[in-house]
Amino acid sequence: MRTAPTILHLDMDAFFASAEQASKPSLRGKAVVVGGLGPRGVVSTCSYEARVFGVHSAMPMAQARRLAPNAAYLVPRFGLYRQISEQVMGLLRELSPLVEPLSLDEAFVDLEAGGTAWDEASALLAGKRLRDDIRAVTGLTGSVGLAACKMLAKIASEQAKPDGLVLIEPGTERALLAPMPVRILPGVGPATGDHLRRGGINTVGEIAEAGEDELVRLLGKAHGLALYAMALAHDERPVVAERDTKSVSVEDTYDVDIHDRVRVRMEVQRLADRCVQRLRGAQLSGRTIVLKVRRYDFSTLTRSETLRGPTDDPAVVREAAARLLEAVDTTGGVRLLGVGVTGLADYTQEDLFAQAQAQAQAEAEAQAAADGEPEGLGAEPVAAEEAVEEPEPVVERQWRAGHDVRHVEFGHGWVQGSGLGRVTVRFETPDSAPGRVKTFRVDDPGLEGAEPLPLVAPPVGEGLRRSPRP
Ligand code: TTP
Ligand code: MG
Ligand code: MG
Repeated sequence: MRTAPTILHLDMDAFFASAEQASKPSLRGKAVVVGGLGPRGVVSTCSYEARVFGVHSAMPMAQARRLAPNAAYLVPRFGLYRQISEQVMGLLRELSPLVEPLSLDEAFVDLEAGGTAWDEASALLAGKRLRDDIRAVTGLTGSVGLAACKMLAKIASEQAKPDGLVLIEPGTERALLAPMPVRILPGVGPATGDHLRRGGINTVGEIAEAGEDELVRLLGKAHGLALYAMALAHDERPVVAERDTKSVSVEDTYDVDIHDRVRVRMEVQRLADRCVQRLRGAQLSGRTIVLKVRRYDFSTLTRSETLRGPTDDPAVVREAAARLLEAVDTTGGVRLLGVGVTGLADYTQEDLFAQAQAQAQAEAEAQAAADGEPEGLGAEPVAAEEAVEEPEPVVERQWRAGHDVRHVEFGHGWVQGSGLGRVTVRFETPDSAPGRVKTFRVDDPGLEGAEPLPLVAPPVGEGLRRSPRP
């Protein structure tokens, strides 16, 4: 293991909620909950002000509303979070080529590999500068952990939260870990935690005391040895910039060329299902679906489609593969077919993200359907023929809580709420004072959806707001 604390772990603070507070001056310092707002919605995250009431990620939204009835409840704006994430990851890549993102708001960086730090002082300086730069470029705060291995760097950033930096001095790791609950170690979930507790082991120190043999007896060889090593703060895992697995794919070569188009479609569906099985087996999900076709004359072509978010849903992969096949001429016959998924993401958090996105989408569609219905009993009765002639209800007009709008007269704002044919908008921007609320009819012609504004106005001269380099 290295002797200097040059592995950095960054995790943004209350990421989605902080982005919302930075966008919406009226919400700064307030309880903000972001997530699905439908009947089955769950909390994506909440501001630290809302955590005081016991609200947390993955909690049913209904429970959050009971705990924090006065909080602001907003639907996620994934596009904005992705943009910020790219800015943050860009800053990390300036420190080292070895950046290992774990999710949108979190990554390991090997400072030594980038020549940015080689000892405690230089690591500390790099960590401080990074936090300043993140604030200058994104307007948000992130917490930094520095240590000689990944496990402790991550523990350090957790301790640093919110808005802090913690450096764990090499040599102090074991003493620091000893009193901590076993759950702090990577690979210890609720089940392993219970198992260890029944064996009389509650803290990391007790794992070290129990000894290697006892751990192997309790958890089996692989898991027992790995956990024992972690308890002694032995963690040699390198920071890896690229995943070892870049894609997951399956293909079949056919003894006899397939000419029948229906049969080709069926084969592609089967391959899509097998590919998803592998993907799930590796606990991965991916954004880009690839179709490979080798024709009777050995000409081979690949076609790909990139989705908005990572998926491991067989129906989604099947549909994408089928769409790709539609654009391929197979009249002469097909020798080989393949389906793959690339653009892989962590199954765990990215998957939650994809679920939340799907949920938000479903809710939007439900709302759009509801908006399309006749508006209350007071509406003028319309003759059937006339109704047919009417233009389609404009489905884009979903006024989703927290999303951006623009009004011809009042400018940029965000939807604070809607219902009963009315939409309430708060007019403010990231760099304005807290704004005023106004209410409109949902079909007000002066009101339209808008793109999120950048949280920080781009600097006038390049690098103006960044911390100076020696
Ligand atoms: P986290 O880093 O776990 O949480 P956080 O940034 O909101 O708060 P902190 O790190 O300060 O404790 O997750 C990053 C984002 O990922 C989070 O803002 C929202 C999203 N997310 C979900 O959508 N669902 C989840 O269950 C979790 C844990 C996170
Ligand atoms: Mg975070
Ligand atoms: Mg995180």
